[in-house]
Amino acid sequence: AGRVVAVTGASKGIGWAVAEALAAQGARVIGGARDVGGLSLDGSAFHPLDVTDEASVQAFAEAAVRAGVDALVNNAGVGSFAPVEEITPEEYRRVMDTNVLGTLLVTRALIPHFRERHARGAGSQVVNVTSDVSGRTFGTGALYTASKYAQRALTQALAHEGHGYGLRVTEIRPGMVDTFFADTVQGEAHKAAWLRPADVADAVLYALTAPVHARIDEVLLHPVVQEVAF
Ligand code: NJP
Repeated sequence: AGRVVAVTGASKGIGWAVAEALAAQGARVIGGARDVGGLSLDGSAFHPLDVTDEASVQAFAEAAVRAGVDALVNNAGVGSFAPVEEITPEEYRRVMDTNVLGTLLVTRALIPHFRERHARGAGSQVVNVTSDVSGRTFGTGALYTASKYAQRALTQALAHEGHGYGLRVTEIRPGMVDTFFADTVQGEAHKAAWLRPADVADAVLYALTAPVHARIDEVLLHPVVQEVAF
């Protein structure tokens, strides 16, 4: 309660579950996605946001600052899987622009506000939903995992810099989650044993509700059915 949290990619999947979980705890959510038609949650506001577009990001950040945002959840992201020989420059740009540039633009837009909060003695938080593949890869994963490795590097560099202005940074690294990810449909039978968006939302809330003297650096979580090579 009392927290104001900006969430990108808040219209469905993990982002929507994060928004719902935060609202249920009495936080005010400033949610963004390209299509926010028909979304509503108690005490929350949804704004059209394309994380790849600087002007759109600026308008979203201004709305978040006006609301007194104290935490940002960078969750917006897209999946794309193909062998290296089939990856086009257009698809490269779509995935990297959304997952990497998007995270950079939204974060960068809020840093002046987080610095100002620090000057007033208040801390802030950034939680990046990356992936378990931010540190491992597989065939057909070149483009997507490259974007997630890059997002992890960005997250860790921000954690170093954030020391200087009271910013705690967390990376959430889920395995397979039943969402609309990579043009799939939530609730498909073959995903029945995967993580639920609410499971990932729990991890985000764990980071956001950690005591102020504690920083949750990263959370790695998988469905039991997913075998992983660490
Ligand atoms: O995907 P989905 P998830 N600007 O498709 C939004 C990571 N992850 O919840 O813009 C702003 O259900 C989109 O809204 P819209 C994954 O990499 C997942 O699974 O209207 N928003 C929607 O709200 C990603 O970083 C799995 O289309 C944009 C949301 O993003 C995060 O989890 C595994 C946007 C996507 O909802 C959430 O993905 C894993 C833009 N340009 C990591 N483009 C998994 N599901 O298995 C998209 O390891 N959005």
